[in-house]
This record gives sequence, C-alpha cells and structure tokens, in this order.
Amino acid sequence: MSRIVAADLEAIFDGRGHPTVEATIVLESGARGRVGAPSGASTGAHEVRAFPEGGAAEAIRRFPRSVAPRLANLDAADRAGVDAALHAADGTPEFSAIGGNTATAVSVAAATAHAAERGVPLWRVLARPGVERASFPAIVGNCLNGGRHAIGGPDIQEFLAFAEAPRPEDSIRAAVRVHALLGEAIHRRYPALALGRGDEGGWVAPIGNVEALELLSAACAKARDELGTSVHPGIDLAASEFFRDGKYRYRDRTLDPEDQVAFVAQLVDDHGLRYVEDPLDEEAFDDFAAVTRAIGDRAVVVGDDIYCTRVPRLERGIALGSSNSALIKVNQAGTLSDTFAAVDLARAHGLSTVTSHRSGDLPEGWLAHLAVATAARGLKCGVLGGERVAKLNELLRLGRATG
Ligand code: 2PG
Ligand code: MG
Repeated sequence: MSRIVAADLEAIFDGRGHPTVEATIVLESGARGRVGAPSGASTGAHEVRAFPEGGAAEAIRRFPRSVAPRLANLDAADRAGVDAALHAADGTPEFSAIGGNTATAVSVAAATAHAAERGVPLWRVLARPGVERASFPAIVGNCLNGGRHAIGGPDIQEFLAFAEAPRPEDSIRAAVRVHALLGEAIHRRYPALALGRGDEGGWVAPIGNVEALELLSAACAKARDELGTSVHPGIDLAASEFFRDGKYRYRDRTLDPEDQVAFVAQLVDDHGLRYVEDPLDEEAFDDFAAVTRAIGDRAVVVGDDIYCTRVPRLERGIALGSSNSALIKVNQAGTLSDTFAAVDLARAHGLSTVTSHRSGDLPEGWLAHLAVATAARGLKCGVLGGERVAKLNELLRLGRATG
C-alpha cells in the first residue's frame, strides 16, 4: 500500500504572477509528489471555483484542518479514495470550500507520488482503459494572442498552430517554426511596430482577426513546405468573452448567432482551419451543433467553456451533437477522477479530447503525461515561454523513452 504520511499545501505564483497553490504528498516509502495548480483568465461560468472566498491564502489556511487529516493513511494508489476524500473535505458541488485548485494539486500530487514509488512514468499510473502504449497528441500551439490574454490584440483569443506528426519532436518543431514565421511576417508588414508576447507566449499585435488568420495560414503553409510536417491553422475564439445581449460583438462587426455560425464556417473554408474551439457562447449548445454540422470533419470542433470538463454539460453536448471534441482542463473539474469521468464519457461517444493548459500556467510538465494517458487528440499548451516549453519538453522525453 502506498500510504500517505504527509500532505501540505503552500503558496506559489502562476505564470501571470497571481497566487496559486502547490500540494506535496509524501508516502510511507519516502516517495513524494509536488504539483501546482494553474489559473485561467477566460474562465467558463461552469468551472468549479478555483479558490474559496479569500483566494489561495484562504485555501492554504483551511488545508491543515479541513483537508490534510482526511488524506492521512489513505492509499495514494487508490485514486477514487483520495478524490472522494477531497470531495468529502469540501462538501459543495463546486469545490467552493477547499478550492478546485487545491483538489487538482492534491489529486495530481498523489498520483505523482504513486508513480515515483513504482518507478514508472506518471502517464502509466494515469492510463485510461485501453491505453497500453504511448501515442502522441498533436501540438496545439498558441502563436498569436488576443482577447483576454493580450492587451491590444485581436478579439479572437488564440491563433494556433495545429501540428500533427507521429513523433513529438516533429510536431513541436513545426509549431515553433510557425510561431517564428508568423512573427517575421507581422514585422515585415509593420516594420515600425514593437512586437510583444501575450499571456500564452504568442505574439501580440494590433491587427484584425481576418488579417491575423491570413498571416497564420501563410506561416503554416511555409512551415509545411520547409519541414514536410502536417501543420495547419486553428483558433480558440473564446466567444463567450465578446457575446453580449444576444450578439457577437467584434471590433469590426456585430453578428447575430446564425451569422456567427456562417462566419466561423467561412473562416474554416477561407483559411483551411483544422481546429476551432469555442466558436459560440458557452450556453449556445444548439448553435454549437449547427457549426459542427457545417464544418463536418474538416476541423476538430472543440468545446471548452461550454463543457468546462463537467459530465452533465458534456452529456448535453453529446446528445445535441454540439462538438466533435472536448477540451480537458483538470482544474475546471477538480480532481483527476472528475476529469477522467469527462474523458471516458467523451471517448465512449466518439468525441476526441484535447488536454489543455491554463493561460496562467506553471513550469511543470505533468500535463504531457495526462495527454498520453488519455490518448488525447491534442495537447494544447502553447509554444514558447517556460510554462509551455516545460510541457513540450516532457512530451519530447516521453517520445524518446518509447521510441
Ligand atoms: C482557453 C484557456 C487556455 P484560460 O480558453 O482555452 O488557452 O484559457 O486558461 O484563460 O481559460
Ligand atoms: Mg478555450
């Protein structure tokens, strides 16, 4: 038995410099796991609460009395038991007493300690039924930031490179190349502009959505020619962020829902998008289904804010055909068990999953293991900057270990 003998929660800073928590779980054998939980900016309304009222400091204050005693002597190998103890310590449906970030940090730290004790890579103890060998996800890499992840960028939140190759090394190289080519293209077009980078390490430039897509798809075409890797443009619209009073309000246009559906389908046609996330508001299950029908199998249509990695919302989306893929973020759901319930449901109904970072992430690599363990269609973790590279390099190591 992998008996838990100590559980701690401490303060750390996320990639935006905001306070968050990291958990340390120590086993009787001396094996330990230490894991931090990231934070989002464009958070979905239906995510569990990241922290109790009072923030990370309050989560840390409550931990020794409300959480740690429930973890003592549990078997870290028994994920259901550990995660049930976290739910029992919280007692609310939204983790608003102990915080979803506490649940995420403890749940993943317990699994990490268990893997360390067994001397196996984390993905092996997380592997879902049927996942016996490592296969590698496409890289969904953020090349240009907008929306809430940038100051002064386009309305669309993320302009992405969707890079697919059997070996992680090749997909990572292609995403990095698109990022560089896009920066060069923007600089050539606006030589006087000082280019910066946003929260997820993509470029920030005061250009429009359509212009950004033109430059991105040209950069992808050039990277394909140079490297011979399949890399195509994608977007995360995070459309809830600019949906107000029944309309999608871009800086240069205002669209009714049916026009938004047509606009997004047209973007897929015009720019060869292979990945489209959150094209509609988080409550627009039917409009989501309309866009998914219009796009068909030309692109991975991914639900993020609409599902928030929560089973009841995913069930509704599956029943209506709202998307063909689900974004998976552990701290939207709380624990690994909650996350896997969503992953297994999606897979059982033929939806792919995309394992995702948060925009305020940490320089930790465990997300790469989660992607491999769930045979994810994609790993969405950005391209450049320590928080992103930590995950990409971990995937690279996994590729080497199995290659
Ligand atoms: C998203 C994420 C990550 P945030 O919308 O997909 O890219 O952003 O973490 O701010 O919710
Ligand atoms: Mg998103």
